[in-house]
Amino acid sequence: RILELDLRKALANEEFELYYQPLVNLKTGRITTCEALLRWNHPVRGTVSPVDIIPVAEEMGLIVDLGRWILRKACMECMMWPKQVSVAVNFSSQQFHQRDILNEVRYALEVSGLPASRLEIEITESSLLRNTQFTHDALAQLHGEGVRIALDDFGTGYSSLSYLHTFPLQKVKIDRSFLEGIDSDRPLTLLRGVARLSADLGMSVVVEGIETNEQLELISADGTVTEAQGYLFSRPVPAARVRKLLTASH
Ligand code: G
Ligand code: G
Ligand code: NA
Ligand code: MN
Repeated sequence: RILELDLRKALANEEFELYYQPLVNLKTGRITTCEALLRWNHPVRGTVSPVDIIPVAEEMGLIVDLGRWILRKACMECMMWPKQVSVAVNFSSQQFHQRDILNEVRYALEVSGLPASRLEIEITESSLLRNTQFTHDALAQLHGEGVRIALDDFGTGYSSLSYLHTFPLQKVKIDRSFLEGIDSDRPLTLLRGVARLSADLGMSVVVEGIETNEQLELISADGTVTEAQGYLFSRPVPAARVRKLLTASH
């Protein structure tokens, strides 16, 4: 496939770029973290979404190289920001399940000089479904390094509440689908329930996909949710615009 050939060249030619979307602390109103989101500036197709890139990269066996590029780039860019916020990096299941994941992370921190406490790794539930012992050990070792692990898109896929206490996770990102129809009573009950449970288990809680002030007020009301993310605060922006976001927020 053409996309496959292009993908290999793209990595060599630096056609990839990271955009960043902030997470905002609800108590302080300040940005705590910027999530790196992959973009591919394809010479002919224009911007290609990670939804189309990641599965192909996994199939091709290119995910390790691509993932390494993303992780190092994100750590290096975070080091250049004017405030000591964290950077969040998405790991696909295959990337997370590579044998030397711990060394990949250590090396990225070492070459960038970024303190481990400023790196957050986002994994999805699908990463927790396979090879449970490896997963558990890898998460524990990463946490031991001082890195935080966030469970992304929680509530989609094969959600199981038991994941939340089986694995060492520090953060839960509640998927934006929980906000659908939030003005009718029921969905809010569900979101609050999941948020409270996560908080009671000692995790910080993020709600994704906040687009309106009404949604922000509703999720802020009981103090359970720690951070929020969504277009209301900012869309994903190119790296060059992060500085401005941070200066405005701090
Ligand atoms: O911002 P956006 O439309 O690009 O993201 C679409 C999806 O792609 C999201 O589910 C997001 O988690 C995923 N994604 C974005 N960047 C990366 C990345 O660098 N690595 C992986 N594995 N997934 C990513
Ligand atoms: O799976 P992950 O949560 O990493 O996906 C991030 C995706 O969600 C990106 O495509 C990003 O552009 C998108 N996104 C971020 N904030 C919002 C929002 O407020 N509304 C909608 N509809 N999408 C959002
Ligand atoms: Na994510
Ligand atoms: Mn998410």
